[in-house]
Amino acid sequence: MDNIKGTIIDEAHRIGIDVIGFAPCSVLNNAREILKDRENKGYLSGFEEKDIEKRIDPSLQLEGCKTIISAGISYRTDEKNIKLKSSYICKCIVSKSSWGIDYHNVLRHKLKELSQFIECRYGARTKLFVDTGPLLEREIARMAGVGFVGKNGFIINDEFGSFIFLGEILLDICIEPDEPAEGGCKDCDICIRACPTRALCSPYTLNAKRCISYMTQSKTISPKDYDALGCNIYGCDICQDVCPKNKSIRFKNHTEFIPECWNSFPDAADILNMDNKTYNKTFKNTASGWRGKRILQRNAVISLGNSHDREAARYIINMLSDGRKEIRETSIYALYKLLGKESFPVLKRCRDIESDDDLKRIINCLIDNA
Ligand code: B12
Repeated sequence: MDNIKGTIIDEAHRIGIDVIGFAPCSVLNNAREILKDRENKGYLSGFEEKDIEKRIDPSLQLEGCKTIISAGISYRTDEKNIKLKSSYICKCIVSKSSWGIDYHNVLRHKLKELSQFIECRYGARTKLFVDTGPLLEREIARMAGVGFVGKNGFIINDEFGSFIFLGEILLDICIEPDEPAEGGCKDCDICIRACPTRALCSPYTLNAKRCISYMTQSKTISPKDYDALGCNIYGCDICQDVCPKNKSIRFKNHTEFIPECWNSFPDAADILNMDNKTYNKTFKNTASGWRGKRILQRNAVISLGNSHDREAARYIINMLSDGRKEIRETSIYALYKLLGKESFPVLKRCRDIESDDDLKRIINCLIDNA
């Protein structure tokens, strides 16, 4: 038998996987208490698998699992090449994780190629995951030496920083494990101080429900949080952008993640004008695609409200008669945010033709409390 580990690493690099590490298959006992604690405090997002044992026991995913390969792909790309619009009504922000083609497909494809190679060459049984599986990918990556856990909760790799997506291949053959990643943030707490919503409540602890990334993806969002969204319409990179460990990292510029104007810095006005066909062509195949057009448009209305540009008002006014209740609701708040009392004549007209009692009440409240 050849040098299994070296051969797999070479093949992974050939396929375009940037970081690879090997962890022994064991129950992730460290994480059990962390998950229970987050659950008790109400800090979990609800997007995670509920069953804690499934999250921490890899052998429940692949019977006879002996080794886990943790793989990372860098998604940092050169922003200089993005051709922006010459003028914007409201320039929105899409997190880097959603630039280019959906990373789930990109990394899954590469891991599939690697697992087929391992199956053919070594007769192993394999199972792979990228993001949507139950296992805690960061803990596996830490154990496999892919990166250490930063105070922002991210896996931080020495070469590529935290802008790496993670995936795993479970194997039923033994391969010599790597050492868990060492390193740390020392006394740096820039990310904690930079989070506008204080979602990072203490080192390593994220209250996911306060995370802007969560808010942009959640089906419901409280009007109290509209300000916090700023112009973020999908995801949030603040706690990574400020991290000193991301300052002098290597950019891999994978072509799949090269941003284009429409999926990195779109105009809120364009997003509101988008029909289904345009949406499917532009956003459907990105990492934000799973959330659909409605949520993106809701966030675009909120961004217009946060734009401080009175020019934006006419785009919001158009949405006051939209067929979808939540779009009308966010438009009411956005218009009031932008124009204050000057919005009342329009809002009163809107109330007179509004069929929904909740929305009539919201308009009355805004007018009465002004
Ligand atoms: C649910 C989820 C979300 C939720 C909740 C996020 C969260 N931090 O819990 C929301 C929607 C908010 C979200 C947002 C994002 N996500 Co997300 N998300 C997930 C998912 C599916 C589960 C995360 C989870 O279980 N959280 C619960 C907490 C307890 O677990 P954890 O985050 O893994 O935390 C570990 C460490 O913090 C550590 N830890 C905790 N306490 C302590 C204490 C000490 C002392 C130490 C040393 C360690 C430590 O142990 C925990 C368990 O191992 C994972 C994929 C997966 N299956 O694991 C992706 C994942 C974490 N997300 C990812 C990404 C890229 C993002 C976004 C950047 C996307 C974006 N640009 O908006 C944001 C970043 C938000 C953030 N600050 O984390 C990547 C992170 C890659 C990396 N380099 O770390 C993952 C791994 C997906 C992937 N396959 O690449 N996400």
